[in-house]
Amino acid sequence: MAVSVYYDWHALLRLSFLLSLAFSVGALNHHPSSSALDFSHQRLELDEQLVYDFYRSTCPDAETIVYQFMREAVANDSKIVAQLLRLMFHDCFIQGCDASLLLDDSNGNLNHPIERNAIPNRTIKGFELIDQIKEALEKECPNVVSCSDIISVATRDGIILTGGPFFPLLTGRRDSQESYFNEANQQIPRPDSNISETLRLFSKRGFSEKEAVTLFGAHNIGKIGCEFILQRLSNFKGTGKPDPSVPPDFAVELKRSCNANASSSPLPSRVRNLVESAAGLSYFQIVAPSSPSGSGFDMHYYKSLVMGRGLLYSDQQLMADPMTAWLVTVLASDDGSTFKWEFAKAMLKMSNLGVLTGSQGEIRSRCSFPNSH
Ligand SMILES: *[C@@H]1O[C@H](CO)[C@@H](O)[C@H](O)[C@H]1NC(C)=O
Ligand SMILES: *[C@@H]1O[C@H](CO)[C@@H](O)[C@H](O)[C@H]1NC(C)=O
Ligand SMILES: *[C@@H]1O[C@H](CO)[C@@H](O)[C@H](O)[C@H]1NC(C)=O
Ligand SMILES: CC(=O)N[C@H]1CO[C@H](CO)[C@@H](O)[C@@H]1O
Repeated sequence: MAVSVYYDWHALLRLSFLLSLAFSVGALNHHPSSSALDFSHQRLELDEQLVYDFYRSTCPDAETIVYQFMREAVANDSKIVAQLLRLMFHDCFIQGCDASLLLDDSNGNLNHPIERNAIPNRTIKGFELIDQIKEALEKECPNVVSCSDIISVATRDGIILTGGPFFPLLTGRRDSQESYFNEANQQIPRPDSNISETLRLFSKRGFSEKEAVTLFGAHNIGKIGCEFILQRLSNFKGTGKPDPSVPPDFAVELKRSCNANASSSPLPSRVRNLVESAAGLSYFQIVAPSSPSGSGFDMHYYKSLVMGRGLLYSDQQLMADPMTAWLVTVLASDDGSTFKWEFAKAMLKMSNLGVLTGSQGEIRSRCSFPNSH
Protein backbone atom coordinates (compact mmCIF):
# COMPACT_ATOMS: atom_id res chain seq x y z
CA MET A 1 0.00 0.00 0.00
CA ALA A 2 2.58 2.51 1.12
CA VAL A 3 4.79 1.51 -1.75
CA SER A 4 2.11 2.01 -4.37
CA VAL A 5 1.28 5.41 -2.91
CA TYR A 6 4.96 6.21 -3.22
CA TYR A 7 4.93 5.24 -6.86
CA ASP A 8 1.76 7.13 -7.75
CA TRP A 9 3.21 10.18 -6.13
CA HIS A 10 6.51 9.59 -7.83
CA ALA A 11 4.86 9.23 -11.20
CA LEU A 12 3.15 12.60 -10.89
CA LEU A 13 6.25 14.39 -9.71
CA ARG A 14 8.32 12.65 -12.32
CA LEU A 15 6.01 13.76 -15.11
CA SER A 16 6.01 17.38 -14.00
CA PHE A 17 9.76 17.29 -13.52
CA LEU A 18 10.38 15.80 -16.96
CA LEU A 19 8.18 18.39 -18.60
CA SER A 20 10.04 21.22 -16.92
CA LEU A 21 13.33 19.54 -17.63
CA ALA A 22 12.52 19.46 -21.30
CA PHE A 23 12.62 23.25 -21.21
CA SER A 24 15.74 23.57 -19.11
CA VAL A 25 18.14 21.03 -20.51
CA GLY A 26 20.48 23.85 -21.49
CA ALA A 27 21.00 24.67 -17.84
CA LEU A 28 22.03 21.08 -17.26
CA ASN A 29 24.63 21.16 -20.00
CA HIS A 30 22.81 18.72 -22.24
CA HIS A 31 22.06 19.49 -25.82
CA PRO A 32 18.33 19.38 -26.34
CA SER A 33 18.88 17.40 -29.55
CA SER A 34 20.67 14.59 -27.72
CA SER A 35 18.00 14.12 -25.10
CA ALA A 36 15.20 11.80 -26.06
CA LEU A 37 12.04 12.07 -24.04
CA ASP A 38 10.12 8.91 -24.71
CA PHE A 39 7.07 8.72 -22.50
CA SER A 40 5.65 5.60 -24.11
CA HIS A 41 8.51 3.57 -22.69
CA GLN A 42 8.76 5.59 -19.47
CA ARG A 43 12.39 5.95 -20.26
CA LEU A 44 14.45 9.10 -20.29
CA GLU A 45 17.83 9.28 -21.91
CA LEU A 46 19.60 12.48 -21.07
CA ASP A 47 22.91 11.30 -22.40
CA GLU A 48 24.32 8.11 -23.87
CA GLN A 49 25.48 6.83 -20.53
CA LEU A 50 22.90 6.46 -17.81
CA VAL A 51 19.26 5.69 -18.43
CA TYR A 52 16.04 6.09 -16.54
CA ASP A 53 15.05 2.91 -14.64
CA PHE A 54 18.09 0.90 -15.73
CA TYR A 55 17.09 -2.13 -13.62
CA ARG A 56 13.56 -2.26 -15.03
CA SER A 57 14.03 -5.74 -16.47
CA THR A 58 17.12 -7.04 -14.63
CA CYS A 59 16.03 -6.20 -11.09
CA PRO A 60 12.63 -4.53 -11.19
CA ASP A 61 12.27 -4.19 -7.40
CA ALA A 62 15.73 -2.71 -6.88
CA GLU A 63 14.61 0.89 -6.33
CA THR A 64 11.66 -0.19 -4.17
CA ILE A 65 13.99 -2.19 -1.94
CA VAL A 66 16.31 0.78 -1.54
CA TYR A 67 13.34 3.01 -0.71
CA GLN A 68 12.07 0.58 1.93
CA PHE A 69 15.47 0.51 3.62
CA MET A 70 15.66 4.27 3.53
CA ARG A 71 12.21 4.68 5.01
CA GLU A 72 13.21 2.48 7.94
CA ALA A 73 16.64 4.08 8.30
CA VAL A 74 15.20 7.62 8.33
CA ALA A 75 12.56 6.58 10.85
CA ASN A 76 15.35 5.12 13.02
CA ASP A 77 17.56 8.19 12.76
CA SER A 78 17.08 10.99 10.27
CA LYS A 79 20.77 11.99 10.56
CA ILE A 80 21.47 9.28 8.02
CA VAL A 81 20.28 11.55 5.19
CA ALA A 82 22.89 14.22 5.86
CA GLN A 83 25.47 11.47 6.20
CA LEU A 84 24.56 9.92 2.85
CA LEU A 85 24.52 13.31 1.14
CA ARG A 86 28.04 13.90 2.39
CA LEU A 87 29.12 10.42 1.38
CA MET A 88 27.68 10.84 -2.11
CA PHE A 89 29.21 14.28 -2.52
CA HIS A 90 32.66 13.00 -1.57
CA ASP A 91 32.34 9.98 -3.80
CA CYS A 92 31.11 11.90 -6.84
CA PHE A 93 33.59 14.75 -6.42
CA ILE A 94 36.58 12.41 -6.62
CA GLN A 95 36.82 10.64 -9.99
CA GLY A 96 33.06 10.53 -10.36
CA CYS A 97 30.13 8.64 -8.80
CA ASP A 98 31.79 5.23 -8.85
CA ALA A 99 31.59 4.10 -5.22
CA SER A 100 35.39 4.37 -4.99
CA LEU A 101 34.85 5.92 -1.59
CA LEU A 102 33.45 2.66 -0.22
CA LEU A 103 36.53 0.59 -0.98
CA ASP A 104 38.60 -0.65 1.90
CA ASP A 105 41.62 -2.65 0.82
CA SER A 106 43.65 -1.73 3.89
CA ASN A 107 43.17 -5.07 5.69
CA GLY A 108 42.81 -3.16 8.93
CA ASN A 109 46.09 -1.26 8.49
CA LEU A 110 45.26 2.29 9.62
CA ASN A 111 48.22 3.75 7.74
CA HIS A 112 47.20 2.29 4.40
CA PRO A 113 45.99 5.11 2.17
CA ILE A 114 42.38 4.64 1.07
CA GLU A 115 39.92 7.28 -0.03
CA ARG A 116 37.52 6.86 2.87
CA ASN A 117 40.38 7.63 5.27
CA ALA A 118 41.68 10.62 3.33
CA ILE A 119 41.87 13.87 5.28
CA PRO A 120 38.51 15.46 4.45
CA ASN A 121 36.76 12.13 4.61
CA ARG A 122 37.48 11.04 8.12
CA THR A 123 34.04 11.99 9.32
CA ILE A 124 32.04 10.19 6.70
CA LYS A 125 29.32 7.80 7.84
CA GLY A 126 26.63 5.71 6.24
CA PHE A 127 28.81 2.84 5.02
CA GLU A 128 26.93 0.26 7.09
CA LEU A 129 23.57 1.17 5.62
CA ILE A 130 24.89 0.93 2.06
CA ASP A 131 26.34 -2.50 2.91
CA GLN A 132 23.00 -3.58 4.37
CA ILE A 133 21.08 -2.50 1.27
CA LYS A 134 23.64 -4.16 -0.97
CA GLU A 135 23.26 -7.44 0.90
CA ALA A 136 19.49 -7.37 0.40
CA LEU A 137 19.89 -6.58 -3.29
CA GLU A 138 22.41 -9.40 -3.75
CA LYS A 139 19.78 -11.79 -2.41
CA GLU A 140 17.17 -10.41 -4.77
CA CYS A 141 19.32 -10.24 -7.91
CA PRO A 142 22.98 -11.23 -7.49
CA ASN A 143 25.68 -9.16 -9.25
CA VAL A 144 23.23 -6.78 -10.87
CA VAL A 145 22.89 -3.56 -8.88
CA SER A 146 26.01 -1.44 -8.47
CA CYS A 147 27.11 0.11 -5.20
CA SER A 148 27.30 3.49 -6.91
CA ASP A 149 23.64 3.30 -7.96
CA ILE A 150 22.72 2.30 -4.40
CA ILE A 151 24.46 5.43 -3.06
CA SER A 152 22.64 7.70 -5.51
CA VAL A 153 19.20 6.16 -5.15
CA ALA A 154 19.42 5.89 -1.35
CA THR A 155 20.53 9.52 -1.06
CA ARG A 156 17.78 10.71 -3.41
CA ASP A 157 15.14 8.79 -1.42
CA GLY A 158 16.52 10.14 1.86
CA ILE A 159 16.17 13.67 0.51
CA ILE A 160 12.51 13.04 -0.34
CA LEU A 161 11.89 11.44 3.05
CA THR A 162 13.16 14.55 4.85
CA GLY A 163 10.94 16.90 2.87
CA GLY A 164 13.37 17.66 0.09
CA PRO A 165 12.69 17.66 -3.64
CA PHE A 166 12.20 14.65 -5.88
CA PHE A 167 14.46 14.24 -8.89
CA PRO A 168 14.31 11.46 -11.47
CA LEU A 169 17.63 9.76 -11.02
CA LEU A 170 19.26 7.98 -13.91
CA THR A 171 20.85 4.60 -13.20
CA GLY A 172 23.33 2.18 -14.74
CA ARG A 173 26.46 3.36 -12.92
CA ARG A 174 29.20 0.81 -12.44
CA ASP A 175 31.73 0.57 -9.62
CA SER A 176 35.40 1.46 -9.80
CA GLN A 177 38.09 -1.04 -8.92
CA GLU A 178 40.30 1.38 -7.03
CA SER A 179 40.09 4.16 -4.50
CA TYR A 180 41.76 7.54 -4.89
CA PHE A 181 43.51 8.72 -1.75
CA ASN A 182 45.58 11.60 -3.09
CA GLU A 183 42.81 13.16 -5.15
CA ALA A 184 40.49 13.02 -2.16
CA ASN A 185 43.05 14.87 -0.08
CA GLN A 186 43.56 17.65 -2.58
CA GLN A 187 40.29 18.20 -4.35
CA ILE A 188 37.54 18.21 -1.77
CA PRO A 189 36.67 21.72 -0.59
CA ARG A 190 37.66 22.09 3.06
CA PRO A 191 35.62 23.59 5.91
CA ASP A 192 38.21 26.37 6.06
CA SER A 193 38.40 26.99 2.29
CA ASN A 194 37.85 30.56 1.18
CA ILE A 195 35.25 31.36 -1.47
CA SER A 196 37.69 31.51 -4.39
CA GLU A 197 39.14 28.12 -3.49
CA THR A 198 35.67 26.61 -3.06
CA LEU A 199 34.45 27.99 -6.39
CA ARG A 200 37.64 26.84 -8.10
CA LEU A 201 37.13 23.26 -6.91
CA PHE A 202 33.45 23.27 -7.90
CA SER A 203 34.18 24.73 -11.32
CA LYS A 204 36.79 22.03 -11.94
CA ARG A 205 33.83 19.64 -11.70
CA GLY A 206 31.76 21.77 -14.06
CA PHE A 207 29.60 23.44 -11.41
CA SER A 208 28.57 27.07 -11.77
CA GLU A 209 28.52 29.49 -8.85
CA LYS A 210 24.78 28.98 -8.59
CA GLU A 211 25.16 25.22 -8.41
CA ALA A 212 27.91 25.48 -5.80
CA VAL A 213 25.82 27.76 -3.60
CA THR A 214 22.85 25.42 -4.07
CA LEU A 215 24.80 22.28 -3.14
CA PHE A 216 26.06 23.99 0.02
CA GLY A 217 22.38 24.09 0.96
CA ALA A 218 22.77 20.43 1.90
CA HIS A 219 23.96 21.92 5.20
CA ASN A 220 20.29 22.66 5.88
CA ILE A 221 20.13 19.20 7.39
CA GLY A 222 22.49 17.31 9.66
CA LYS A 223 25.13 18.60 12.02
CA ILE A 224 28.44 20.36 11.62
CA GLY A 225 31.11 18.80 13.84
CA CYS A 226 32.18 20.92 16.80
CA GLU A 227 35.81 20.13 16.04
CA PHE A 228 35.54 22.37 12.96
CA ILE A 229 33.55 25.06 14.75
CA LEU A 230 35.86 25.26 17.77
CA GLN A 231 38.97 25.42 15.61
CA ARG A 232 37.48 28.50 14.02
CA LEU A 233 36.94 30.13 17.40
CA SER A 234 40.42 29.66 18.82
CA ASN A 235 43.03 28.67 16.28
CA PHE A 236 41.70 29.69 12.89
CA LYS A 237 43.87 28.31 10.07
CA GLY A 238 46.70 27.77 12.54
CA THR A 239 46.98 31.49 13.39
CA GLY A 240 46.34 30.95 17.10
CA LYS A 241 43.57 33.55 16.79
CA PRO A 242 39.81 33.38 16.23
CA ASP A 243 38.27 33.83 12.80
CA PRO A 244 37.50 37.59 12.66
CA SER A 245 34.40 36.93 10.56
CA VAL A 246 32.52 35.37 13.51
CA PRO A 247 30.40 38.00 15.31
CA PRO A 248 31.39 38.08 19.03
CA ASP A 249 27.93 37.18 20.39
CA PHE A 250 27.71 34.28 17.97
CA ALA A 251 31.18 33.08 19.03
CA VAL A 252 30.09 32.99 22.68
CA GLU A 253 26.98 31.04 21.73
CA LEU A 254 28.92 28.53 19.65
CA LYS A 255 31.56 27.99 22.30
CA ARG A 256 28.96 27.41 24.99
CA SER A 257 27.00 24.89 22.88
CA CYS A 258 30.04 22.95 21.72
CA ASN A 259 32.03 22.91 24.94
CA ALA A 260 29.15 21.34 26.80
CA ASN A 261 30.23 17.97 25.37
CA ALA A 262 33.66 18.50 23.88
CA SER A 263 36.26 17.60 26.50
CA SER A 264 34.34 14.67 27.91
CA SER A 265 35.68 12.01 25.53
CA PRO A 266 37.86 9.48 27.37
CA LEU A 267 39.51 8.24 24.16
CA PRO A 268 43.15 9.01 23.30
CA SER A 269 43.31 11.74 20.65
CA ARG A 270 44.62 9.44 17.92
CA VAL A 271 41.59 7.18 18.25
CA ARG A 272 39.27 10.12 18.80
CA ASN A 273 40.28 11.56 15.44
CA LEU A 274 39.13 8.42 13.69
CA VAL A 275 35.75 8.33 15.35
CA GLU A 276 33.29 11.01 14.41
CA SER A 277 32.80 13.41 17.24
CA ALA A 278 29.19 13.14 18.35
CA ALA A 279 29.16 16.81 19.23
CA GLY A 280 27.89 19.08 16.53
CA LEU A 281 25.50 21.90 15.80
CA SER A 282 22.83 22.09 13.16
CA TYR A 283 21.78 25.15 11.19
CA PHE A 284 18.29 24.58 12.44
CA GLN A 285 19.47 25.07 16.06
CA ILE A 286 21.28 28.22 15.01
CA VAL A 287 18.43 29.92 13.21
CA ALA A 288 15.38 28.44 14.95
CA PRO A 289 15.05 31.06 17.69
CA SER A 290 14.49 33.77 15.11
CA SER A 291 12.77 31.91 12.33
CA PRO A 292 9.55 30.01 11.87
CA SER A 293 11.17 27.65 9.38
CA GLY A 294 11.25 23.89 9.77
CA SER A 295 14.26 21.65 10.09
CA GLY A 296 14.20 20.23 6.57
CA PHE A 297 14.85 21.46 3.07
CA ASP A 298 13.84 25.09 3.33
CA MET A 299 15.92 28.25 3.30
CA HIS A 300 17.06 28.44 6.93
CA TYR A 301 20.67 27.69 5.96
CA TYR A 302 20.73 30.72 3.68
CA LYS A 303 18.96 32.87 6.25
CA SER A 304 21.70 32.05 8.75
CA LEU A 305 24.37 33.16 6.30
CA VAL A 306 22.57 36.43 5.59
CA MET A 307 22.62 37.03 9.37
CA GLY A 308 26.37 36.33 9.48
CA ARG A 309 25.81 33.12 11.40
CA GLY A 310 27.58 30.52 9.26
CA LEU A 311 28.85 27.53 11.21
CA LEU A 312 31.82 26.86 8.95
CA TYR A 313 34.18 29.43 7.51
CA SER A 314 33.47 28.01 4.03
CA ASP A 315 29.72 28.51 4.62
CA GLN A 316 30.07 32.13 5.70
CA GLN A 317 32.46 32.76 2.81
CA LEU A 318 29.47 32.46 0.48
CA MET A 319 28.69 36.02 1.66
CA ALA A 320 32.20 37.28 0.85
CA ASP A 321 31.82 37.30 -2.94
CA PRO A 322 29.24 39.64 -4.49
CA MET A 323 27.87 36.99 -6.87
CA THR A 324 27.53 34.17 -4.34
CA ALA A 325 26.22 36.60 -1.70
CA TRP A 326 23.52 37.70 -4.13
CA LEU A 327 22.61 34.05 -4.80
CA VAL A 328 22.39 33.34 -1.05
CA THR A 329 20.11 36.34 -0.60
CA VAL A 330 17.85 35.19 -3.42
CA LEU A 331 17.65 31.65 -2.00
CA ALA A 332 16.93 33.04 1.48
CA SER A 333 14.11 35.26 0.28
CA ASP A 334 11.33 33.05 -0.99
CA ASP A 335 9.41 30.14 0.53
CA GLY A 336 12.12 27.60 -0.22
CA SER A 337 10.74 26.49 -3.56
CA THR A 338 13.55 28.09 -5.58
CA PHE A 339 16.08 26.25 -3.45
CA LYS A 340 14.28 22.92 -3.84
CA TRP A 341 14.11 23.28 -7.59
CA GLU A 342 17.76 24.31 -7.93
CA PHE A 343 18.84 21.61 -5.50
CA ALA A 344 17.07 18.91 -7.51
CA LYS A 345 18.83 20.04 -10.69
CA ALA A 346 22.25 20.32 -9.04
CA MET A 347 21.92 16.88 -7.42
CA LEU A 348 20.90 15.36 -10.73
CA LYS A 349 23.99 16.87 -12.31
CA MET A 350 26.24 15.71 -9.49
CA SER A 351 24.84 12.19 -9.68
CA ASN A 352 25.98 11.97 -13.30
CA LEU A 353 29.58 13.11 -12.72
CA GLY A 354 32.24 10.88 -14.23
CA VAL A 355 30.16 7.74 -14.08
CA LEU A 356 31.40 4.38 -15.32
CA THR A 357 28.96 2.63 -17.65
CA GLY A 358 28.72 -0.23 -20.14
CA SER A 359 31.75 -2.46 -19.72
CA GLN A 360 33.75 -0.01 -17.59
CA GLY A 361 34.45 -0.91 -13.98
CA GLU A 362 32.45 -3.73 -12.45
CA ILE A 363 29.43 -4.57 -10.34
CA ARG A 364 30.98 -5.24 -6.96
CA SER A 365 29.50 -8.09 -4.98
CA ARG A 366 30.48 -6.43 -1.69
CA CYS A 367 30.71 -2.68 -1.61
CA SER A 368 33.88 -2.51 0.48
CA PHE A 369 36.00 -4.68 -1.78
CA PRO A 370 36.76 -4.96 -5.48
CA ASN A 371 35.72 -8.36 -6.86
CA SER A 372 39.36 -9.32 -7.36
CA HIS A 373 39.95 -9.05 -3.60
C1 LIG B 1 16.42 0.30 12.39
O1 LIG B 1 16.58 -0.02 13.76
C2 LIG B 1 16.39 -1.40 14.03
C3 LIG B 1 16.39 -1.58 15.54
O2 LIG B 1 17.57 -1.00 16.09
C4 LIG B 1 17.49 -2.21 13.35
O3 LIG B 1 17.34 -3.60 13.61
C5 LIG B 1 17.38 -1.97 11.86
O4 LIG B 1 18.44 -2.63 11.18
C6 LIG B 1 17.44 -0.47 11.55
N1 LIG B 1 17.16 -0.32 10.13
C7 LIG B 1 17.89 0.39 9.31
C8 LIG B 1 17.54 0.34 7.87
O5 LIG B 1 18.83 1.06 9.68
C1 LIG C 1 42.15 31.38 -0.84
O1 LIG C 1 42.73 30.10 -0.57
C2 LIG C 1 43.72 29.72 -1.51
C3 LIG C 1 44.12 28.29 -1.20
O2 LIG C 1 44.29 28.08 0.15
C4 LIG C 1 44.89 30.71 -1.43
O3 LIG C 1 45.88 30.32 -2.36
C5 LIG C 1 44.36 32.10 -1.77
O4 LIG C 1 45.40 33.04 -1.61
C6 LIG C 1 43.20 32.47 -0.85
N1 LIG C 1 42.60 33.70 -1.35
C7 LIG C 1 42.34 34.72 -0.57
C8 LIG C 1 41.72 35.90 -1.22
O5 LIG C 1 42.57 34.70 0.63
C1 LIG D 1 25.61 17.12 23.96
O1 LIG D 1 25.14 15.86 24.41
C2 LIG D 1 23.74 15.81 24.59
C3 LIG D 1 23.39 14.46 25.18
O2 LIG D 1 24.11 13.44 24.57
C4 LIG D 1 23.05 16.07 23.25
O3 LIG D 1 21.66 16.04 23.39
C5 LIG D 1 23.48 17.43 22.72
O4 LIG D 1 22.92 17.63 21.43
C6 LIG D 1 24.99 17.49 22.63
N1 LIG D 1 25.39 18.83 22.24
C7 LIG D 1 26.17 19.03 21.19
C8 LIG D 1 26.53 20.43 20.96
O5 LIG D 1 26.54 18.14 20.48
C1 LIG E 1 38.87 18.84 5.79
C2 LIG E 1 39.12 18.52 7.20
O1 LIG E 1 38.62 19.15 8.07
N1 LIG E 1 39.92 17.50 7.46
C3 LIG E 1 40.20 17.06 8.79
C4 LIG E 1 40.13 15.55 8.75
O2 LIG E 1 40.66 14.96 9.91
C5 LIG E 1 42.00 15.33 10.20
C6 LIG E 1 42.45 14.50 11.35
O3 LIG E 1 41.42 14.24 12.24
C7 LIG E 1 42.04 16.82 10.48
O4 LIG E 1 43.35 17.21 10.82
C8 LIG E 1 41.57 17.56 9.23
O5 LIG E 1 41.52 18.93 9.46
